[in-house]
Amino acid sequence: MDSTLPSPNPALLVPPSMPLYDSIRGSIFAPSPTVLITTILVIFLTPIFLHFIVFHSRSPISLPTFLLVGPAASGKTSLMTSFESEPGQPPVETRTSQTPHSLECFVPASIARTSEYRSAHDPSLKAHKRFLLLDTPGHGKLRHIALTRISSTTIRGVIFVLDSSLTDVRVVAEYLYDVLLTLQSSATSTTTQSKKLLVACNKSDAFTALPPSKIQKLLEDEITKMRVSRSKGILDVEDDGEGNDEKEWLGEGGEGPFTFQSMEEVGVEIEFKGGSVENGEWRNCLSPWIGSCL
Ligand SMILES: Nc1nc2c(ncn2[C@@H]2O[C@H](COP(=O)(O)OP(=O)(O)O)[C@@H](O)[C@H]2O)c(=O)[nH]1
Ligand SMILES: [Mg+2]
Repeated sequence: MDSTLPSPNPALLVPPSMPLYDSIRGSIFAPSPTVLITTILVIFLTPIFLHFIVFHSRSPISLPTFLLVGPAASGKTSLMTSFESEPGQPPVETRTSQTPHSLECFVPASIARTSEYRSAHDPSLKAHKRFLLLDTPGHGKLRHIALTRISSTTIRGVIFVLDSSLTDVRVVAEYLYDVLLTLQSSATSTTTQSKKLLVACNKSDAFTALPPSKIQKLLEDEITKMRVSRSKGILDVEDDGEGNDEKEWLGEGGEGPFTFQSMEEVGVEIEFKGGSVENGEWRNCLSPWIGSCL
């Protein structure tokens, strides 16, 4: 009796999927030139493509901008140039705007509102946030330049610079009234974010300088008077019964004294700060506020 078993057919031992496995293994370890070139191109071109997308969106035109407004000789240009050279900050390399009155500045990224939830060890916090300071002419006949810019989408905040001696409260209040009215109408037309205004009470080093709280009160009183007289004027001229006066009324409807606090109800956040360009105080004083707007 033959005890040896018949040898199995080798073709039956190979799993049916073996050719597919072999071809995959073959293409991984010995790829065709086309696959090789395509892979190399994807590896090298993807970072370049991503870099282009990320940095293209950071073109100078879309830099967040802060508008410097206020009466003539209040110190707007001086305040802007005080941001130019400061120890510990990177040097200002470029003037990106077409207009001669803008300056590219930096604040530490750690103070920006968008960095609020980052870890303290996040290396991105060591970087700087760029923004533009845009100076505007304070002369009465040229104020429309500033007022038309306020509604622009790149404007993150408005800095109203005034002389703390407040020699003519009426002149200051009139300009501030127009600025507030423009901010109010742009805040109500774009309901995304509230508009930010910082009233910079400059020249605090002067002997005649008033404290910011006193300036705030004097301006509120003056604007209260102006609000009544302006609304009366509008009603006399445009009393067509269609409520045109509503557009020009500062703050929420209702009589009574005007307060800067009440502007929050119409989407305008206002802060008062005192300082002096002469004493080099504005960079430290303004940076936290600028950071909160970025
Ligand atoms: N004492 C004092 N003078 C200042 C201060 N800031 C600006 N000035 C002076 O105020 C004048 C008008 O400043 P400028 O920046 O041209 O005002 P602008 O018209 O608002 O741009 C200049 O002579 C400045 O030297 C300050 O903080 N203290
Ligand atoms: Mg100026």
